[in-house]
Amino acid sequence: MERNLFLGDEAIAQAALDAGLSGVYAYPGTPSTEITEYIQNSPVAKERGIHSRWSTNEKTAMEAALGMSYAGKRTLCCMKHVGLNVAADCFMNAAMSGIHGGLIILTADDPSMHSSQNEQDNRVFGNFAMLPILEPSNQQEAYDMVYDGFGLSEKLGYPILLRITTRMAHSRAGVQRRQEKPQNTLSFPTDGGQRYILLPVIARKRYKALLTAQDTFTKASEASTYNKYFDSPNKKLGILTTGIAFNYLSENYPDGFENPVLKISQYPLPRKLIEKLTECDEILVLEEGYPVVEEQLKGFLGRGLKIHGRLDGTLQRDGELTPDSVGKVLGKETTSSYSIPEVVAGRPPALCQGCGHRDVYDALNEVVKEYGEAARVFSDIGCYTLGALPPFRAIDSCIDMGASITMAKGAADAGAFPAISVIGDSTFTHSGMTGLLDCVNEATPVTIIISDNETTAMTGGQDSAGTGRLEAICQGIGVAPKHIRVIVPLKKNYEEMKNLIREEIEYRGVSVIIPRRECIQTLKRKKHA
Ligand SMILES: Cc1ncc(C[n+]2csc(CCOP(=O)(O)OP(=O)(O)O)c2C)c(N)n1
Repeated sequence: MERNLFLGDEAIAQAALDAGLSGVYAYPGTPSTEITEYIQNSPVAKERGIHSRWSTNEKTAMEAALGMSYAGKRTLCCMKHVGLNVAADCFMNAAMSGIHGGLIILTADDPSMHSSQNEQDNRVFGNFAMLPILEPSNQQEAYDMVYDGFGLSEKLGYPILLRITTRMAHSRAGVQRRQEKPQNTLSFPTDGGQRYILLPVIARKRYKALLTAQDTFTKASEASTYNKYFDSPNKKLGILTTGIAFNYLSENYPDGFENPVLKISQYPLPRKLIEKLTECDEILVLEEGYPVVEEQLKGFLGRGLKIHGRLDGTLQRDGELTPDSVGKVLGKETTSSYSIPEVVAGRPPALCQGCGHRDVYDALNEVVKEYGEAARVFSDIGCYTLGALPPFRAIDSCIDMGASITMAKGAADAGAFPAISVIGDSTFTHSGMTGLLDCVNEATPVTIIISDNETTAMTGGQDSAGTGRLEAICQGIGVAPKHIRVIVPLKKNYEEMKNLIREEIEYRGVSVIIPRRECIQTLKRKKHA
C-alpha cells in the first residue's frame, strides 16, 4: 500500500476515508481544521458523496454525526478542544444512547494555548462521559486508530473519543495506508432504537448499561496493541507515558529505554498493565495536558509509591511537553534546541493592513470616546479580537463564542450604557443568534456590531454559515428592520459609519449594525485561484 508524508490531521482524514467514512461533521478550530479540509478537497470523497460541509457549530455537527451513525454509517466529528464544551450536551448523552454506525469524535487540544482561550484537556471530558479514549503517540498510530476505530466503536456500541494535541495535528511523518473499505449501507438500530429515546425510564437503564460497559472498555484497553509495557531490569524508576509523550521519550533514547516504560494510548486505563509498574520504586508520569493519569494513579496504587509528574513540580504544571522538557527531567543532555532566527522572532499578531475590522474599530473608538469610561465594548473570538491590542485597544472582553452579545445584555441589564457588542459573522451564527433573541425578547438597549467579512477568517477562510443572510436572520429573530443597518467599512464612509454607530447607541433598544466588506485574505486567494 501507498506510503505518504502526512500531517497528523491528514493521516486521520485519510484513515477515515479508507475505513469507509460516509460523512465528516465539524466546525473549524485550530488545530483540527485540516482534517475536514482534507476530506473537502479529496476527489475520492466527492466521487463517493461523502458529506463534508462545515456545520454551524460543534453542537449541530455532533448531533448530525449522531444522526448519520443512527442511520448505520461511519461518521467522524471534529473540533478543537473548546468545541467540545459547545457540543457537550450531545456528547454526554451520546454516551447514554450509544451508536449504530461507527462514530469517532475527534478533539484537538491546544496545550500552551497557541490559538485558544484555555488549555483544557478533553481526556477529562472522555472520562466524564465514561467513553473509551484513544490518544495516538505518532501519525501512523493516528491513522491506525481511526482506520480500526470505527470497527471498535461498532463492536463496543459507543462513540470513541480520539484526542490529539497541536504537535500531533501539525507535524508530519510517514504513514502507511491500508486497504480501502466500502461505506456501510443504510440501516437502523436493530434493537428498535429505544435507547435513543432518553426518557428517564430508558435513561436509567442506559446508564446502568454504560456502567456495565466500563468493564468491557477496560478489557479492550488491556488487550489493545496501543498500550504496551517495555520491561527493563532497572526498577528504580518506571515511566508511564500517554499519547505523544511516548514519542518525546523515544527521541531521548534512540538506543532503547533504560527503565521500564508503560505506553498508554487507549483508555480507560489498563489496570493490569499498570500493576507491572508497581515493581518500580518510583513512577514518572509524562502526559500532555492535565495530570489526568497522574491523579488516577494515586487512587489506583495508593500504597505510598512515589509518583512524579506535573503535580509534584517535576514537570511544569502548564503548557506543552517537548522532547527537551522530557529529556531534562530524565537528566539527559538536550541538544535539539536551536536559536530562533530574527525573521521568525516573536511579534505580536495584528489585523491585516486593509482589513475591514480596522475601519470598524477606528470609527467605534471615536464614538465610544464621547461616552467616556461608561462605555463598554464586549467582544468575541475571531480576527477582530486583535482589536484588544494596540493601536486599537477597542474591546473589553473575549470569553467564549457568542458571549459578546449576552455579556453586553447582562451589563445593560445591570444599567451599563452604552453596552456594545462586536462579533464576527461566523461567531454570530455559531452562538450569537440565541443571545440576540434574549435581547429582542426583553428589548434590551444593546448595540450589536456584526463585523461581516463574509468568511471564517481566523481559522483560514472557511465558509461562514450566514453569508448573504445576516439581515434576514436578524429580522427573523425580531430586530426592527430600521435598526438593522448595513455599511461598507471603508475610509470614505468613515463619517457615515460614526454617525450610524452614534444613532444606534442612542436608540434604547436592540440594534444591529453590519459593516460588510470581504476579508482581504480570501479576496486575494480568490484572485490567485
Ligand atoms: C467553540 C469554539 N469553536 C471554534 C473556535 C475557533 N475559532 C475562533 S474564532 C472562529 C471564527 C471566526 O470567524 P468570524 O467570527 O467570522 O470572525 P473573523 O475571524 O472572520 O474575523 C473560530 C472558528 C473557538 N475559539 N471556539
